[in-house]
Amino acid sequence: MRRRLRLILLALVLATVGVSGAYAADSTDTAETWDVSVGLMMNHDTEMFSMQPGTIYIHEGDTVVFTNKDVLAPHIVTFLAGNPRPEDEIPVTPSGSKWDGTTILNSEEMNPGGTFSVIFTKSGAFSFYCDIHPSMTGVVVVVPKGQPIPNKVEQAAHEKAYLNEIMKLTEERIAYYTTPQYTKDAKGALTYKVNASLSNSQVMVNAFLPGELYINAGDTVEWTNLGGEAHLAVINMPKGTPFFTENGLNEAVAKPSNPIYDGKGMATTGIIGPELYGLKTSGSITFTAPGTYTVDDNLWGFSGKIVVAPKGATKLVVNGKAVVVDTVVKNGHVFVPLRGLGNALGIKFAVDGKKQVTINGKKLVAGSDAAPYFKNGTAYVAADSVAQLLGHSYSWDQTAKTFTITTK
Ligand SMILES: [Cu+2]
Repeated sequence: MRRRLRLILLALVLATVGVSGAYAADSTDTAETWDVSVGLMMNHDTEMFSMQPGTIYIHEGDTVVFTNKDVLAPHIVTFLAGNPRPEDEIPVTPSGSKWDGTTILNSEEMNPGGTFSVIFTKSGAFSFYCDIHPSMTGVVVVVPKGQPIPNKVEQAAHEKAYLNEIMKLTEERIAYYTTPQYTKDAKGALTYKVNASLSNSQVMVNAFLPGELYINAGDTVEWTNLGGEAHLAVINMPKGTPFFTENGLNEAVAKPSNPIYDGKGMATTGIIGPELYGLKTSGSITFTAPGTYTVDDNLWGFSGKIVVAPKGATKLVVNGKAVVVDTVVKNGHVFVPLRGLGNALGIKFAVDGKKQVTINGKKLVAGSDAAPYFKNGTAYVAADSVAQLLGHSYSWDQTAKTFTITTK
């Protein structure tokens, strides 16, 4: 009996020695410092609304430094430790405090770049969240000294794989919403849909999607915000217009105005969303005058563009951008000036003395219904014949009267 106990003890000792041998870097007495980013900019448009890493493994005595890696949003780090959230403001814990996981621990509001550090003294799994954006959550797993945890390289690699996956999904969503979508009313007018940001509980894309739309006079654009932050779409806000006043938001900007817009003065959807606060989530503007309009979300600092063609005009779009050129529909083809199309596609083009059109050095050969023609010295080419020659994909939308080329 005693001998068996001794063997078990020996086995335990050996196991412990073995462990400290294999994970030498993690089981020394030296306390380590670990980083958690609270929010994270992935690129110009896309920010993570999450804790990175979502789960971090550390040892008792180690320090975690939480850093707000956003550019705009403030964040808070709160550990409730199983306690109910106080109804009022949660008392602030000084940065650098030691914490045993039993009491409420709460950072002050951290602006971008701000940090909050905690020394974890007792083992356990401790959940935390952002008290401003409660969907941002994470866990700190504190392991007794000498017990193995994944090392920093392993934890960073795991996190990187996770972020890559999120970015892949996000890019797919952006591509989906970049394709113009519209509905048609009984009178034939179209209402185009634009997302004012894309977001889910983890990632937010600060952009209008699509970023640019080519529409006809009489058409409407509807901006929708299904995210968790307030947005708006403003056109032509006079310089120096205050966004915030003593009484809060400037109503001239925050309330809808000029829903039927003739291009004069300011038009705004007013604040749209978030639904969370009972706000309407979309706003519309009908454009009656041809022109190019910049649309701003002044709250978040991103912009989009609406290009308005005359009523009934056929439109040319290359890679999502409006190409404002004369268009002629003839023999079932959309003819456009060679120069305008060539510049939009970034190709070399020429017309020789025999009126033969060449593109990137290749002769443009087209059937008689699509043959180039000349009017007032301008060469017109069928947009589909050029796209075919270059191997680009193209489509014709009869309802929207839009010819779209997407370069390969
Ligand atoms: Cu937050």
